[in-house]
Amino acid sequence: MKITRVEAIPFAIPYRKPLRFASGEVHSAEHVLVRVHTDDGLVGVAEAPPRPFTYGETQASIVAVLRDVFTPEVLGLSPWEREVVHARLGRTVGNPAAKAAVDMALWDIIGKAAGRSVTELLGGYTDHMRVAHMVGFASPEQMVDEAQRVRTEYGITTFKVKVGRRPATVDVAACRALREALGDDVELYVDGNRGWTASESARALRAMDDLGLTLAEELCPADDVLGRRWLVQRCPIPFVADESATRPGEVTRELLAGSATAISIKTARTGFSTSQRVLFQCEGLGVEVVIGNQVDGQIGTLCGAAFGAAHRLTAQRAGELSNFLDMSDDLLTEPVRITGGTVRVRDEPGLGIEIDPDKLAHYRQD
Ligand code: MUC
Ligand code: MG
Repeated sequence: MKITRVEAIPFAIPYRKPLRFASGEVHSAEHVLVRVHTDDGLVGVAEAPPRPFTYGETQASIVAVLRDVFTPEVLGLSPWEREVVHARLGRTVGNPAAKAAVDMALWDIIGKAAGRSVTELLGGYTDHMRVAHMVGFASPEQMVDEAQRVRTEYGITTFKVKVGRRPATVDVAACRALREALGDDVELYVDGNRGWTASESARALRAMDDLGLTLAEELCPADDVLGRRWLVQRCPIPFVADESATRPGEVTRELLAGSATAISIKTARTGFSTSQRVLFQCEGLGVEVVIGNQVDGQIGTLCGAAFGAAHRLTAQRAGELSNFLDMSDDLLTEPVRITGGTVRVRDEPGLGIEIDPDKLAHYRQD
C-alpha cells in the first residue's frame, strides 16, 4: 500500500459564541481537512486546527506546507512506515498541526487496513473518555450560566476555567462564583495561557486556595525561567505545561527544570505517534497528563478521544473534548455526542470518521 495523494482542504465554520482566553480568541473554526489517499483505495482523514497566536501556523500556512513541503516527502511511502514519515517531516522545525494531521490520517488508514479501531491499535484501554469543558472569558454570571447549562445538557462535571486577565481579581471572582454555584462535587482547574507574571499567579493561587482547584496550567510564561520555577515550587497543585512543552525534548526540559509538574497532551499538535512518546515519557517519570484541546472540531475531538481512551493514564482523568459544542455545525455525517459527561470512541476500523460531502462543499474555502 502506497500513499498516492494528500489533500489539504481549508474550511471555515462559524462559532455560535467566540471562545476567549488570555492568548487569543476564536470566532470561526478556520481549519484544514487532511485526507491521505492510498493506491488500494483506503483514505485516512484528520483535521488541522491552526492557532496562529500560539504556534504561528495559519490555515494558509498549513495548506502551503502540506502541499509544498510535506506531501512530496510522503508520496510513495507506505502508511505503515510511520517512522520514515516522522524522520522526513521532522527535518522541518515547527508546523505541529500540519504534521499531526498527516500522522493521524496515517493511523486512520492503518486501522482501516487492519480492521481495528485506532484506540485498539494504540492501547485499547477503554472505549470512552470523561469530558472536561473549557469555560472561556466572560462575566462571572455568564461563566456560571455556561457551566450550569453544560452540566445539565451533557452531564459534564469537570471544568477548566480560563484565567490570566488583569486584574487577576476578575478571574478569582469567576472561579469563586463557579465553585459557589456548582458546589463541591464538580472538578475545577485553571489555565492562564501565560497571561500573568509569576507573582500575579502566586497571589491569585493564594486567593483561590479554598476553592479546591486540581490543576494550574501555564499561568505565566515558561520563558520567565526563574520566575516560573519559583512559582511551580510554591504551587500546591500540579502545574501543567501546555504550549510550553509540545515536543518530547521540551517536555524533558520543562519537567527536569522544575518549570512544570504535569503535561497537557494535544493530538492536534503531536498526532498519535508523538503524543504516545510524550505519554510514555510522562508515565516513566511519574507525571500526570491531561488530554487537552486545541479548540478542535468534531474530527479533532474524535482523535483526542481515540488517543485518550487507548491508554490508562490518559483515561483516568477527564479529557478536554467539548470545544466543538461552541461551533454552529461540523463536517461529520454522524455527529459526536456527549452523554452522561462522556464521549465514546467509535469502534469502526480506523477513527470511524465519515465526512458529509454536502457539508464539506458548503464550508470549504478553496
Ligand atoms: C488551552 O488549553 O490552552 C487555547 C489555545 C489553544 O491552542 O488551546 C486552547 C486551550
Ligand atoms: Mg492550555
